[in-house]
Amino acid sequence: MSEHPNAIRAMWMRGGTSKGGFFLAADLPADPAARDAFLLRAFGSPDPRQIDGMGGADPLTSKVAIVSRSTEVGADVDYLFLQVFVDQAIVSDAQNCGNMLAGVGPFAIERGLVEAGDAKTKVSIFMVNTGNLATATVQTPGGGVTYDGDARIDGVPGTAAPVPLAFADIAGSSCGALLPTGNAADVVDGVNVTLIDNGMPCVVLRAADVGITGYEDRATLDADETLKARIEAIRLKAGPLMNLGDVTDQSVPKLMLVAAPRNGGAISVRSFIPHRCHASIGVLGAVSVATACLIDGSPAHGVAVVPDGQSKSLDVEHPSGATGCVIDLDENGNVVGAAMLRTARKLFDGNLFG
Ligand code: NQM
Repeated sequence: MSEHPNAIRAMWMRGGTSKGGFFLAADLPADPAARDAFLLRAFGSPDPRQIDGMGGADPLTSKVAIVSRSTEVGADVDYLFLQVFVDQAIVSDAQNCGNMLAGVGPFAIERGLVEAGDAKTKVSIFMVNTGNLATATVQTPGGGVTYDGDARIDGVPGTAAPVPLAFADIAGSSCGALLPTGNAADVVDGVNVTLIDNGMPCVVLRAADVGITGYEDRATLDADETLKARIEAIRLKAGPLMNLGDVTDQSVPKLMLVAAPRNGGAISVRSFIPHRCHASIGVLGAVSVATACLIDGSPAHGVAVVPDGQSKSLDVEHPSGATGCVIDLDENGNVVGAAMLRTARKLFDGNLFG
């Protein structure tokens, strides 16, 4: 902590298509209530504009990564993700975030928690929210992190150094099972859905079943109050069925409104996270919806274009392009791993005032 009583050391980073504050756990108050009070003030929540803080008036830019050395077997660092709600005084640890995860490896190296290798450094990350491991490969030419490179991800202008992410055993991360009801499809509030968690709890349904095409842009969907009320009713009923309890004040499950792909991908998705439409799609959200495409009987399977083979590359089309993910299956068709390319960039390093 700095000498100013309300100042805490923070790094601001873009991780994938999200952005937020990265902190060493030791720099934040140990008491969660004091920590959350600091974060609400620092981000400027609750306020739709977050004018008095660092949040960008969007759930995708109102995010926190808390990193520390890990005591877990096989992990270098622990990563706790917190969602700072924009217009409610809520800081939630009920979900993980694969986009912010892209910044965790570089941050851990920059802060000296992990020693950089010569060209690339693998950082093994224990994701505290769900108890799963991820491996990030960070470009470290000459023993230091570089953010410059040729990798491109849709939803972010320009290019940057690649940060490939690999996940093992993320099925049932929050819900206890890949399909928490045991069914490929259920009817919730009159709509055919797949309730699935391959890293992120998601309700997957056909866009057409709630009266949209599934190709609309973010602004159009965010303005559609009738649609938002309809899918929130489905979400509130799905939460308990997914072992998540009352999800009124939670940011999970996410809603994945799917349609047939239009640009050569596997599926087209408009995701609600859960009250605003995502500008692209979350990392683990994409992995979960891509997994639903592989499940016979899912509303996603019926419209998806799925390649052959045990290691499947699926492009998930979204409002700003497509996100490619790889889903690995064993010989019995069970999901055993997933991978995705992200990039990250350091934006600011200094003191944050709460
Ligand atoms: O699903 C947004 C994001 C996310 C989460 C959200 C994410 C993921 O794009 O792993 O990355 O779904 O709230 O940052």
